[in-house]
Amino acid sequence: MNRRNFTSSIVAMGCLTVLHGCVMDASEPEADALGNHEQAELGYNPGAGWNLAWSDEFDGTSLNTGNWNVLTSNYDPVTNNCNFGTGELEYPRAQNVTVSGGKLILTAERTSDNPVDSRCTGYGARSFYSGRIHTKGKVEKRYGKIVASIKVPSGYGMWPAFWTLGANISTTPWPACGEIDILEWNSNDPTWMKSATHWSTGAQADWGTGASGNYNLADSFHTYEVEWTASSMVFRLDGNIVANSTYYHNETEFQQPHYILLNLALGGNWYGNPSPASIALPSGTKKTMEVEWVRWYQQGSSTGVSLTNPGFESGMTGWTNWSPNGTEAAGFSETYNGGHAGSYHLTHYNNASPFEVWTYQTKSGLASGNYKVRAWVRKGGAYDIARLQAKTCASCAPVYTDLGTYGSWTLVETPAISVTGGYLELGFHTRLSAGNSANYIHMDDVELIRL
Ligand SMILES: [Ca+2]
Ligand SMILES: [Ca+2]
Repeated sequence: MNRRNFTSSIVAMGCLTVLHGCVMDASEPEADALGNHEQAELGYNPGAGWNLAWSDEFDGTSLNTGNWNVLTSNYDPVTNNCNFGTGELEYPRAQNVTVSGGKLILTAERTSDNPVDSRCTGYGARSFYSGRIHTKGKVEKRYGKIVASIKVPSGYGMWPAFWTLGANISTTPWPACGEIDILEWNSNDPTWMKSATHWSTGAQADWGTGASGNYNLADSFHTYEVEWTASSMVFRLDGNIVANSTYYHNETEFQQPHYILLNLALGGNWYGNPSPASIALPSGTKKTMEVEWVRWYQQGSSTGVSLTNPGFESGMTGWTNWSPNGTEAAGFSETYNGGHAGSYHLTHYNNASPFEVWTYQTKSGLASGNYKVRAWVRKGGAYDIARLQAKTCASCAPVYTDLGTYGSWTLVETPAISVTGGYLELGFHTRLSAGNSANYIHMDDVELIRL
C-alpha cells in the first residue's frame, strides 16, 4: 500500500532573508495617496462561530492612542534596536501617522533632513520619513482571526507590513517571543501576500508561505488575515484565497498573547539593502499605506451546519459517489496514512487508471443565506479537475476552489454560495484522464458554514 505516495514535506523559506536582486522600475506610477476615500470599505465576514473581540475602524480624525503606540524615530524602545533589525531606510515619526476618511494613513516621503536618533548614531542618517504603530501593552491577545483591509503602495522599495510580535518581547527577546507576519509585500512579487512565522529553536527559526490571486495587490484595498489556533495558522488573501501552506505549530512562542504592528518600511534587507537613491519615491512626493480597519476575532461556539459523517470515520455513510464513466469506486474511505482527525479520510484514487468521481452530500431545509464549504486536503500529482465545490442543484453551476498540491493537511474552502431553495450539494470532484501512480488526494473533516 505504498502507492499513494504521501510525503510529509514541510515548506520552509526565510521570508526575511535576502531575496533576489533588485531592479528599479522607474516607470511605475505613483500611488494615489488620496484616492477612494468616499468608496464603501471592504466587507468581511469571519464565518460562523467567530466573534469580534477587538477592532479599530479608524473613524474620527486622530489615531486612538488607547489602541496604538506611535514610533517617533528609527530606534525601537520595545526591541531596543535601530532600523528594526532589518536595515530599513525610514525614520518613523508621528506626523506621518494620520487618520482621516475612515482610514489609517501611514505616509512615506523622502527627506534631506538627515534624521538621526541619538541611540542610533552609528547607523547613519535616515533618508525617508514614514509611519509605524503597534499595540504593545494595549491590545494583546492569543489565537483568533486577525484581519485587516489594507492598500499597499506600489513601487520599488516599498515594504508595508501587517504583523505581530509576542507580548513578552521585552523579557524574551526576538525571535524567542515569536513573530507572525500576516502580510508583507514587496514590489518584486507584487501579486503575493507573503506570510511567515519566526521563533527560536535556540537559533532563529523561520517558516513562510504565500497567497496570490495573480493580480497586483498594490494600490487597491485587499483583506489579509491569519486564522491562528493552538496548533495551526491559515493565511488568507481576500477571504477566499488560502495560502499554499498551513503552519502547524506547537511552539510556546505561539501559545501566548501577541500584539499587532502596522508599518510602511522602505528598503532594507528584504530588498537586498538597496541605496536610498534607488527607492521609487522621488523627493517631494508621498506614498501611503492605508488601512480601513483591523479586527481581531475570537472563536465562539460553532454555529456551523451539521453534516453526516464529515470526517469519514463511518466509511462513506452519508456520502454518495457519482461518476460519468463507471469509476465511482475511485472514491472511498480508508485509514492509509491516517486522517486529519480520527483514523479515516476520503481518498480519490484508482491505481494508475483514469477516473472521474464526485463525492457529495446533500443538505435540505437550509435557511436562506450564504454558505461556505471547508475541508482539510492533501494532494500530490496533476489532476484535470480537483475541486472542493458546492452547488444548489444537481445541474447547477458549482462554486468551487481548485485544489493545489499540499504535502501536509491543508484547510481549503469554497467561495460563498447563496442558498435560496434550501438545498445544497457539497463535496469533492476530481478527474484524472491519464493514470499516474504518483497521484493521490485525501480529504477529511468537511464543514458547512453559514455566513
Ligand atoms: Ca474605517
Ligand atoms: Ca477523519
